[in-house]
Amino acid sequence: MVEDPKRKPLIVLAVLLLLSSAQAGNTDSLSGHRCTDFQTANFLRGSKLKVQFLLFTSSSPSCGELILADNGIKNSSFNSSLETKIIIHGFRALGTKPSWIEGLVHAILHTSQVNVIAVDWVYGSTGAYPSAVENVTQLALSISQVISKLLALGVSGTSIHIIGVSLGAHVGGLVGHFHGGQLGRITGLDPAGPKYTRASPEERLDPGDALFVEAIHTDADNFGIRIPVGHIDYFINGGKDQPGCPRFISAGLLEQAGVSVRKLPKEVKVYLMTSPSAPFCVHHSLVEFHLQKKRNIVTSIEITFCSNSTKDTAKITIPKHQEMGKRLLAHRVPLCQINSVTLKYLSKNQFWRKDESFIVGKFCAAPLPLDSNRTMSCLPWDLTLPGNTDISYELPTACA
Ligand SMILES: *[C@@H]1O[C@H](CO)[C@@H](O)[C@H](O)[C@H]1NC(C)=O
Ligand SMILES: *[C@@H]1O[C@H](CO)[C@@H](O)[C@H](O)[C@H]1NC(C)=O
Ligand SMILES: *[C@@H]1O[C@H](CO)[C@@H](O)[C@H](O)[C@H]1NC(C)=O
Ligand SMILES: *[C@@H]1O[C@H](CO)[C@@H](O)[C@H](O)[C@H]1NC(C)=O
Ligand SMILES: CC(=O)N[C@H]1CO[C@H](CO)[C@@H](O)[C@@H]1O
Repeated sequence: MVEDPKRKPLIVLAVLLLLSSAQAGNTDSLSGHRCTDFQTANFLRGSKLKVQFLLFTSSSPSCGELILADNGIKNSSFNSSLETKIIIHGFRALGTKPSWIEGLVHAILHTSQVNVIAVDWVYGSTGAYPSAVENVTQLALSISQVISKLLALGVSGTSIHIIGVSLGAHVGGLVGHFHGGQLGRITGLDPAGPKYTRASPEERLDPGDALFVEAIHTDADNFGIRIPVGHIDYFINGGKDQPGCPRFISAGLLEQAGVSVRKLPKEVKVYLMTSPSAPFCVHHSLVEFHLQKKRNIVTSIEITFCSNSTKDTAKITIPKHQEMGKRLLAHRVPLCQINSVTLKYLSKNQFWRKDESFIVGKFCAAPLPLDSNRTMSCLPWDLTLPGNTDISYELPTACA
C-alpha cells in the first residue's frame, strides 16, 4: 500500500492527540484508580472498533473506570449486588464523545445506587452512517461478552438495564437478542430510523429483546424510527420536533416510566407531552373509550379533564371495526385535582351520509406511569353520548 505523504502529518497529529489524551487521565482520590474518558476518533475514522467499557459508581460518578478484558470486572468497583445500567451511544459523525454522557451518568447515579457502564464505541461509530451500522453486530457481541461475564459473577439477567440512544438502541436490541430476551429491560432513546424502519425484528429493537422494552421517540420525523419497537413506545409531543427542547430526557423520567415487569402490557404506543417551559413536566393519564358496538366508521371522542383552574383536552380516535381507542391526556394538575370529565362525541353529520346520532360505551382512565398492578378506573356505567354535545361527569377523586 502506498502511503499518501499528505496524510502523514495528520496521522502524527492523531497519535500525539491520542498520547496526550491518555496522559490527561486524572486519578480519582476515593478509589485510587485512574479515570478514563471516552476516546476521540476524529482522524482515524472507521479504522477499528476499539470498544471501551467505562464503569461509573456513586462513589465516583465523574471518574470512568476502564474495565479491562479478562479479569477486569472482578478487580473493579463493580458491585454485583446492585442493578446495572449499560449506556450505548449511537452514530457519532465526527468521532467525538457524546456531550450528554456525563449528564446521564450523573442523573442515574443521583437517583439510584447502581453500576453504570458506558460503552465507548466512538471509533466504530464515526464516518458514514452505513459503516457505523456495519459495526453494530460486532459491537453487540462485545457487549454480550461483558454481560456474560457479569452473569458469571452471579449478577441476575433481570437486574441488567440497557439504555441505547439512536443507533445504540438497536445495538441494545441485538445484545438482548443474543441473551434470549431474558435481560431485564431495554430503553431505546429515539431509536434510529435509517436502515431500521424496514429491518426484521431480529435486526432491530423489538419487544422480544428483553423482559421489558420501552422506547422514547423524540425525532420520528428525521433520524428517529417511526414505528413502535417496544412494549411501550412514548411519542413525546407527537414524537417529532420538541418545543424549546431540553436536549435529553432526564434519568428521573426514565425511572418513572418504569412499568412492572411482572404484568406486561401488550404493545402500546404512548404519546407523551411536555410543556415548552421548565419544568417541562405535565401530568399524564391514559384515557380509553370502549364502544358497546363496533362501528364501520372511525369514531372520535373529545375528552376534557376539568379542575378548578384548568381544562385539558385530548381526542380519542377509535378506528373502524374496532371496539376501543386510547390516548394520552396531558393535564397541568394531578389527576386527584381533576373534578370532572367532559366527553363529546364528534359526529360528522353530512347531509349525504347520516352518522348515528349517539354512541354508547364505557370510559376509563389511569394516571401514568402505571403502577405495578394499577388497573384503569372506569366510570361505572355505560355512557350514552349524543353527537356534538358536551356531557360532563363528576370524577370523585381526591388527593391523598
Ligand atoms: C486490581 O486493581 C488495583 C487497583 O485498581 C491494581 O492496583 C491491581 O494491580 C489490580 N490487580 C490486578 C490483578 O489486575
Ligand atoms: C454493594 O452494594 C450493597 C447494597 O447497596 C452494599 O450493601 C454493599 O456494601 C456494596 N458492596 C461494596 C463492596 O461496596
Ligand atoms: C375546588 O373548588 C372547590 C369549591 O370552591 C373547593 O372546595 C376545592 O377545595 C377546590 N379544589 C382544589 C384542588 O383547589
Ligand atoms: C398490588 O398487588 C399486590 C400483590 O399482588 C397487593 O398486595 C397490593 O395490595 C396491590 N396494590 C394495589 C394498589 O392494588
Ligand atoms: C471492527 C469492524 O468491523 N470495524 C469496521 C467498522 O466499519 C468500518 C466501515 O465499514 C470498517 O472499515 C471497519 O472494519
